[in-house]
Amino acid sequence: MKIYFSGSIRGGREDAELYAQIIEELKQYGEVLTEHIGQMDLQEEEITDEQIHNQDMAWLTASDIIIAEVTVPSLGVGYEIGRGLEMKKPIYCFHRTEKTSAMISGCKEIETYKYDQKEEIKALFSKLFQEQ
Ligand code: 6K6
Repeated sequence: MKIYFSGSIRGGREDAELYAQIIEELKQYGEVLTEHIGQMDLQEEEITDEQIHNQDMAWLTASDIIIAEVTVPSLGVGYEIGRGLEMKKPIYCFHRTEKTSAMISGCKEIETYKYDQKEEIKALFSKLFQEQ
């Protein structure tokens, strides 16, 4: 199972530590293609935006499932969700805020979950990966 984890980078890094914990949790269910999203000391490497886009699209295309933490609003995460929908990938979005964008929670093809503690997200992963 190839997992595409999506989380904010230029949208804001306040949840980076949480992303790292989520990625560690996801690793028991498959290969996480986007481990860099959890890097705490993330530096914009010597790679162009076009290379970033094309590499991420290749990973998105190769993935079996998309998991997105959407609490921190991010253009890139929204874009990846939209492109993943076009590719008919199963998409699961998680947020801790009371609400997330209506364009996410209002889309029937996306499963959206509100959670408070990271223990809850672990239980949700266990349930959803059993269903895959
Ligand atoms: C180098 C090392 C780690 O990150 C970099 C350079 N930046 C990116 N590398 C890989 N994927 C990226 C990078 N910037 C954005 N993305 C993709 O967009 C990720 O897959 C995230 O899910 C999403 C974040 O978008 P923004 O708009 O918050 O940056």
